[in-house]
Amino acid sequence: MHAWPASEVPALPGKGRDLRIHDTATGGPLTLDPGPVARIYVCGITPYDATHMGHAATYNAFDLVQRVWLDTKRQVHYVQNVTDVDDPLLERANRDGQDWTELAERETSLFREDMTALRMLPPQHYIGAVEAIPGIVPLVERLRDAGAAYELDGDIYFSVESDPHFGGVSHLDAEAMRLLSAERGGDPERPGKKNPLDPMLWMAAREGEPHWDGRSLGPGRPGWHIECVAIALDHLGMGFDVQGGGSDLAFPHHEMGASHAHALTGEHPYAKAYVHAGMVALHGEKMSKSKGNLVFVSALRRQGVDPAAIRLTLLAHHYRSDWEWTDAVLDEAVERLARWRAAVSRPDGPPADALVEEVRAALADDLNAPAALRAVDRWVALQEREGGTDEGAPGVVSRTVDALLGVAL
Ligand code: 5CA
Ligand code: ZN
Repeated sequence: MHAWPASEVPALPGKGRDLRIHDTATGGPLTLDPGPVARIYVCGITPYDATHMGHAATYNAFDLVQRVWLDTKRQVHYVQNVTDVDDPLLERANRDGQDWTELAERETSLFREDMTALRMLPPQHYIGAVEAIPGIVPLVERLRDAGAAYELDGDIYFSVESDPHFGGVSHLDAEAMRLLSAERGGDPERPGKKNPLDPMLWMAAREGEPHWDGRSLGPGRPGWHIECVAIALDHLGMGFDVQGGGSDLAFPHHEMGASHAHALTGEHPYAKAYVHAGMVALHGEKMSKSKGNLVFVSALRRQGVDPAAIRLTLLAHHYRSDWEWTDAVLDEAVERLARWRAAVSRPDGPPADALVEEVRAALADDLNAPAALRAVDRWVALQEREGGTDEGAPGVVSRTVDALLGVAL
């Protein structure tokens, strides 16, 4: 699949800082030490209702990760998937009497437009589950032949007991895993499984559902976790720097993905850091497609809200916190954007060298975007109150906000 166009990232004076980030697997901060090419996999959307503010907040977090790396003069190798065939997508298409491929294509296009408007950096490889199937089938065959997977009425399940590291991403107890598995696409109640948590790798063709050639597996379609593993291993390989997603993906999705990859390669770790963004809520409940309590990026854009203001709203919340979308948080961002734009449109201003370092330091410290915004606010307040004579300063501020926060002033 094609991704979306990249906006330019201006180079900043001085030196960027290495990123220290909270890793779910170790439960603490980790200073990442990527090579000259940093590798990141971010789980993409299931395209049946795109793009709500929860999605946008999560992709914003991983966009910041890349901007910090780019500022250290590294290259970034970024891979993202689109879960363009899965139960919830098929259910929605059925419910609305529409073709599931058309639904997926329409929502994926909308997502691309939203990402472009929000100035999110595009992945170099944007891969759909359907196009990944020829790569998924041999992996499932290998897992089965190695004894890490088994058949149940034609479906193939992964055996979580085949991975000695299983549980090492989310560190949940068995009961919590069971509950989350039932809630998030698993089938712990199905009789005949070796372990109730075992996730499906390959689902044998069902009447009236799309299916593909699975060679020795028979016709069917892939499970969710193996989809991301196949794409990540194909384009990044083991031991990549960051596996990203919202906190609802820590279990089962990222736990199972890590286990699939360990069982396939005999290597550990799958990702050096597992990074999870908090959940955005509306009216007190997590924004979710299944509940329908959504605020869409595209709807706000249509109402004439500046995408830069949407982005500033996301940045005003720490990526790991759970927060509530309200009109007030958007209004604050609209006002902040107007003040920032006025301040940088003057020909001179107070010196900005310290500001570059403050924004760098804030982001390098577990992506503390709210602290970065406060640093810019301080420069803007000084500009409004006293002005300054430094001719390059407004340009430096503008480029800093653009390069590190993805906001064009
Ligand atoms: N296709 C899978 C990942 S392989 C999937 O989870 N798709 S999704 O469309 O449901 O979510 C896409 C991304 O947005 C995931 O990282 C998910 O954790 C994140 N996300 C979903 N809802 C919210 C929310 N309310 N707040 C923050 N992030 C969210
Ligand atoms: Zn995924």
